[in-house]
Amino acid sequence: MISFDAAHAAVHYPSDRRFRIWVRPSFLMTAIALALLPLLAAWIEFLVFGLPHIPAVPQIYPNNFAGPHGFPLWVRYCHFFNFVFVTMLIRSGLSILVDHPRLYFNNNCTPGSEWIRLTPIKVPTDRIWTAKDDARYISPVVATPGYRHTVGIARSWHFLNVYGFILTGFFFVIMLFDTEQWHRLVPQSPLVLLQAWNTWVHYATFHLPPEFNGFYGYNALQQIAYFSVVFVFGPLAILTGIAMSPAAVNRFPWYAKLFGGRQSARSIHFLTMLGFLAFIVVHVTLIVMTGFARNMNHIVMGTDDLTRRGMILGFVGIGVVLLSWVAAHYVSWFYPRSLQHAQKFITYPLLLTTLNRLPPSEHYSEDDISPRFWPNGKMPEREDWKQLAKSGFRGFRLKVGGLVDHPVELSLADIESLGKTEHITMHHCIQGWTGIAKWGGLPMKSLVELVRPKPNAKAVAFFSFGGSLYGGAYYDTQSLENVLQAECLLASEMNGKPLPEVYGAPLRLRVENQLGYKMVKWIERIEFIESEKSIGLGEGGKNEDDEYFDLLPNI
Ligand SMILES: Nc1nc2c(c(=O)[nH]1)N[C@H]1C(S)=C(S)[C@@H](COP(=O)(O)O)O[C@H]1N2
Ligand SMILES: [Mo]
Repeated sequence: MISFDAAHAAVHYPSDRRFRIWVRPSFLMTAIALALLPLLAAWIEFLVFGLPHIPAVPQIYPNNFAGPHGFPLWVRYCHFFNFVFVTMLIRSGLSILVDHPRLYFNNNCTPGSEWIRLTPIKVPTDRIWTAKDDARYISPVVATPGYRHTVGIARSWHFLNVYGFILTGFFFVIMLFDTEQWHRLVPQSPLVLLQAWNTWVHYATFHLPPEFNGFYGYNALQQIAYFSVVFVFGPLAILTGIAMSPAAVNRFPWYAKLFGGRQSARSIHFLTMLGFLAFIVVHVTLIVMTGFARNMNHIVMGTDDLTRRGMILGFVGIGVVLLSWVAAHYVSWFYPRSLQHAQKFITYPLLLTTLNRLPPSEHYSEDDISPRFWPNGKMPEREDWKQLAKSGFRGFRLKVGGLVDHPVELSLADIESLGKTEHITMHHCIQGWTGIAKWGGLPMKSLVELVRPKPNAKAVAFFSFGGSLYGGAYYDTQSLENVLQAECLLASEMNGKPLPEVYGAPLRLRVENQLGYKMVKWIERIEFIESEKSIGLGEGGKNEDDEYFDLLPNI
């Protein structure tokens, strides 16, 4: 095992590991009613009219049947890899979820407005309660990598697997329509709906309908279920995933609105996951109940017989997947840096050509401003900051230097005299919450013009008075290009008032195409540098160094 120091141990093995699910009663009642309604209707139909008629399935002989015969190799491979990717997506997604264990249908994330909470804790109002304080422990048995505050690693797994999931999905759908296999999945007559209902009445009243041999076709309900998983759940998961990207949402707010907003997209992403889970449970149960050995031969071997080969090989396949979960834990704990870099290797080129090119634009009004904005990060404990805070930062001088022709030291008044702009934007924390606020301050562009970076200055480092989770000052870096374009502010005001201490006084960064951890609070000095590699551990920031956060913060 790895041995941790006290600070790491407190994060990874917190003493409070309670887990509780609370669902808003009105939401719970609605969900139960929606689930019970079709059940009730099925029973009424059964008790009053008897079981509805489902046409008998004709005996199929391989040579008297026109549709697709069995499952070609590509179907079986797609099925297996999809199982690998979806389960890893669920496992890593759960880890990400508990880093902010509340789901909302509003963009403000005001405590108490959530519809579901996976924590026993009510947000205290008598003291500062940061989003980090609110993150919960989750067991590595159900989540990858599990434990607490490993959202960076969980995201690496989530994104690495999402590429696999999307590629498998594309390949599957293309092949589906390139062959006659699509006949299986796509309902081709409205009568299918009626038949699906009749099938449901059978299942709901504990009757097994006459079973089609799955080798040649599916019953109507099965067809609709499979169709929904491939053509509804899959795309919905992908589209709501994109709707959580700060770069995408702050460039195209309408896109998040398609799903009812940024947090509603997160909720739908979660509900889609529940849909996948429910499907998996029912799917597996029915495979076991309706001729396990034969079904496993269909799925694994592509044959239609009663041998045990499919079953045995199927269990081997499931074993391999379980082992891959264990291996993922091993990599997460012993090679997190390689994992972080692997993700960067794949994601970086994609991001540079897509999300990183989206300049943020403003689409919010004063009315949208969140009544309460989650605070995050560790307040500075340094004496000099505390003294400065007492005097309203009158003695504060921002040092701007490094690879510049004209290094400066600026008071808050100097900074104000250089210019000020305001914008109302949505803040996205990597943990999952958002908030809308109005920020005012000096555009970084003006500061850059003042200090005149040398030609070899390609990045800008922001150092904080505040510390970090495991010790050392908090810092982060930006490419020079991004501070010039991404509505980047050296903010000294929040919602029209001087920046409150908790939110980063005297100065904090705003970069609207990125995640919150890039926006250093309590800024002490700024340095222009050649590359982020020369500072800290060289990963681009304190969270990237210590918590393996994404090296690319646009998603
Ligand atoms: N100095 C410092 N700056 C920081 C952090 C921190 O821990 N220390 N946390 C970051 C994170 S993770 C987020 S989400 C935002 C939170 O800003 P807020 O407190 O205004 O919500 O600050 C960022 N800036
Ligand atoms: Mo954050």
